[in-house]
Amino acid sequence: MSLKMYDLAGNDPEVRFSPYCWRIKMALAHKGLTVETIPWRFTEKHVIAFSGQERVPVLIDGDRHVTDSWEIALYLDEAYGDRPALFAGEQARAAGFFVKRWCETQLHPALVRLALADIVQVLTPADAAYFRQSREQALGRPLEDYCEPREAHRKALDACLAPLRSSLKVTGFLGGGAPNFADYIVFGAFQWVRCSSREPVLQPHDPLAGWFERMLGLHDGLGAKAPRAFAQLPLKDGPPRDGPPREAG
Ligand SMILES: N[C@@H](CCC(=O)N[C@@H](CS)C(=O)NCC(=O)O)C(=O)O
Repeated sequence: MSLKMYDLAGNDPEVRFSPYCWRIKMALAHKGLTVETIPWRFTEKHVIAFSGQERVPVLIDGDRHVTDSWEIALYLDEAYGDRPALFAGEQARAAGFFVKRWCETQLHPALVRLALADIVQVLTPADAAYFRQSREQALGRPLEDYCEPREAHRKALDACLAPLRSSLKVTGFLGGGAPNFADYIVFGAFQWVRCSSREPVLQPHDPLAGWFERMLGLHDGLGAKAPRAFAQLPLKDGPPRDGPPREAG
């Protein structure tokens, strides 16, 4: 068994920040599978042309390749069914699909408004030029303008996180008592910002910070060990947003 994965990297090849790739690195560790990650840049589309598309992650498993993080998760559960499941059955898969949709349509856009101007600084010169051109064309304005006014974007993120915050306070993980792929989906979003931005999206008094710390520590601290491109902006102190965690039920 030889697993390889193309993984988005910054100018520093050790800085790996793709939310979709993080989903899969955590999923592979969950299954106890080791993978060789290959640093890949946005402008190296020719390198993954064999996969028939232009995005990472691309997982290579022997003579097979699988693309798209959701498809890769399904593949891993099927191909490695004797190892810990990413989804314990169809119901968990359906709930996970909702989390994927919420994350990509609500959480990612809210995070992007705080992180985009930093992300471009993490990339190789060729990638930075591609990223700025493609994103500014889509957004219709400079990346830096898109990230202002920051306070309004922080408030919008805070509102977006309310259902996640109140849910995790009860269940501990999205998967219940232990993480499943839904946790890795949301983890990927926060780890993206942690690795590629100065923005401290989770304040220490936020109940979500406890969940994220637990996620960072999983699988021998895989997430915690990941190099970050920037030191974080100073954290603000504040009152707890929610009461203490309580038992599920
Ligand atoms: N639906 C895909 C999305 C993957 C994706 O968008 N990956 C980004 C990196 S975070 C990418 O490769 N982008 C290439 C580009 O923007 O040119 C998945 O879940 O894997």
